[in-house]
Formats: sequence, C-alpha cells, structure tokens
Amino acid sequence: MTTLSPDIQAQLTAQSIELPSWAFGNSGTRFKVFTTPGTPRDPYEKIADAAQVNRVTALAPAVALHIPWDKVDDYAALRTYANDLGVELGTINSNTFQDDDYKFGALTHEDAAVRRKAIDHHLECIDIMDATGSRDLKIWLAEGSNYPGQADLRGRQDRLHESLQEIYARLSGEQRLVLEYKFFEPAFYHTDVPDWGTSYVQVSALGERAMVCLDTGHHAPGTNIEFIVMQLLRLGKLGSFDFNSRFYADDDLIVGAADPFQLFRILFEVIRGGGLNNPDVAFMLDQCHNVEKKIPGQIRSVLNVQEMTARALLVDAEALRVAQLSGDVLAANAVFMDAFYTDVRPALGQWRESRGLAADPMAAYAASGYQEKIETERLGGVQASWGA
Ligand code: PSV
Ligand code: MN
Repeated sequence: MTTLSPDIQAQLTAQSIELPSWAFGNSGTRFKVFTTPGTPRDPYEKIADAAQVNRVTALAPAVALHIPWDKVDDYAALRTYANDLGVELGTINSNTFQDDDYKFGALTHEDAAVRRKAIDHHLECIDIMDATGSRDLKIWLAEGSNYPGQADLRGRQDRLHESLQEIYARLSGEQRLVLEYKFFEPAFYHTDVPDWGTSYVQVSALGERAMVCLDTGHHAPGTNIEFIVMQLLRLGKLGSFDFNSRFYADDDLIVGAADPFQLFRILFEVIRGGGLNNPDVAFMLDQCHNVEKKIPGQIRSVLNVQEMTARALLVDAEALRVAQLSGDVLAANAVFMDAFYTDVRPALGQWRESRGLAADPMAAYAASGYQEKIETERLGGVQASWGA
C-alpha cells in the first residue's frame, strides 16, 4: 500500500474546501427541476446539511451563501448557528441574473438606473459580509448579447470597470472581490467576462484585493485549464476556484467526475505554484446535484479533490526536474503518470482513521441516519435556489 509521508499528511490535514449552499437546494436544467426528499427549506437547513459533509470528512469547514437565495433577517444569528455546527459562513455570491431589469445586463447596462440597482445589490452583499464575517464577494455576471451588433462591446467593458470600481471601494479590512469568468451562457454570442484575461484586466484595474475566480466548468472543451492556473498563480491573481466538472457545457457536475486526470493536472500546478493551503487561493465547490442525493454528492466531491491532491503531492518533484532538465521526455511523463495512477484510497482511509474519522465517509454518512431523518422531517415549505 502507498504510504503518505508526514509532510503529505500535514498538507491534507490543512486542506479545506468551501461548500456552496445551493448544492443542497433543488436544481435542474431548463427542462425540469426535480424535487428531492429532504431538501432544505431555508438557509439554516442548508447549513445543517453542509455541516454533515464536514462532520464525516473534516474537509469542508465553510459554506458559501448566495444572495438573495440565502437572505435571512439576522445574519449574526445565522453565523452563530453555523459556528455551533462547526462551520463558518464563507463567500457571498451576488445574483444579477434573475431579475427582469437585468435582461440586457446589470453592471454593464446602458441605463444608469439599472446599473445603480445592480451596484446597490453588491453593496448590500458587502453589508451582509460585514455581518457574516465573510471575506470574499464573488461576482459572476450573466451579461452579454446573443447577436452580433446587438450590443456595444467596448462601452460595456468601460461601464463594467466603473461599476466594479464602486463596489470595490466599499470593501474594507481583509475583504476581497473575486470576479468569475465564463465563456458563454446565458448569452450565446458574447459574454462580458468570458475568459481569465478579461477578468484579470478588470480586477487588476481595481487593486490588490480584487482577484480572479476560476470555475473549472467555464472553459471551452480542450482548454488547458492547468496552464491558466499556473499563469494566474504566477501573477498573484488566482483568488479562488469554483470546482466542478463538465462533459459538454457548464453543467456543474461533481468535481473529478468527468476528467479525474484534468483535476490531477490542475492540482499539480496549484502545488507547483504555491497555491495549496494558501489563504489567498480559496478552494470552493460550485455544483448542483440534479439527480443524485445532495449531501452524498458533496461528500463525494470533497473526497475527489482530496484524493487528487494526495496523488498530485506524490509526484516526485526532484525526479521530474532531473528528467525535464535532461530532456528525457518519456521519463518526465512517467514520473507524472506514476503519481496519477497511484491508488491513494487505502492510505487515505487509514489516515482518516488515525484522525478519528471514518475510513469511508460515504459509508459513515449512509449509516448515520441523517438522510432518513431529513426525508421524514422536512415536509412542506419552499426553498430558494436554482429550482425556486
Ligand atoms: C452560473 O454559471 C454559476 O454556476 C456561476 O458559476 C456562479 O459561480 C454560480 O452560478 C453561482 O452564482
Ligand atoms: Mn461558478
């Protein structure tokens, strides 16, 4: 069996992955949103479910909130509730994609009144961050156009900059803004923040506490995502990851499900670039569980990240460097692939037990009775999320 060195164990112990509150709510496609028994009906229940993921994995000590889906009257009370369950409130996600006023844009809109409304929404999100103790404001914009000629591409970039400047100016202390990019959808011709370059340009114009958010599902097929990871780390601008996976377009599937090797390559560059367990680089999931149970879906996801991190930590960096320097292409590739093909699951199971956790967190959750309990108890009510 592969052994995990004390150094690797220390890295794995320090690892933390933030969970998205919306992963626990109902979600689906534009064709159908299926309801799932036991789905949370308010933010408190989402946090309770997230705490279960952390309980069996010790990997997920924070929950990201989405405004307005997770609006409550008293954020301090929500924070206390989360803390009592052993989790923190994490990134606050804004939402400018579910309001009729934003049909033609929000922060980029031609109409100053609509921009005002969108900026004010973000200022409200920062007020919430003050109450929840959250560090990061994550902005993903659904803005763009469907037809060539429909929109003034240049003017929209300029307005985006102005809007972001006002939002950025409201941040205080350690608070940060992370700007996510996505190459298409819901707009089909152009998107205002389609790629890492645009996000980088926009956040660089703001200041040090504005960073890029890299959502692994937001790239065209075949994109070398690990190269982008390397470059952003090199530039000191990789603020956070939204982990998920996709076979075709953005479908927010379980991270590592579609292409475990890609996840391995990404994590290798994270480690190489000093991004692992670096507070500047937040690891987050951005996923939905449309047909599978949500809590086990999240457990599987954080375990996938942990497994691939362990494999990437096993790369013999010295041997790799020697092979690279001597121009031995196949030897270098072999060092890389040896680590990728190493089954770390038995070693991880043993290591978990040594920390007082169950060797198999999926089985531990299944045996806990929590799923049956929420399916019986949570009847009636509505939940606010993608499926609302
Ligand atoms: C929409 O594509 C999206 O999945 C973005 O990636 C955001 O991070 C997320 O929704 C939450 O707003
Ligand atoms: Mn995302």
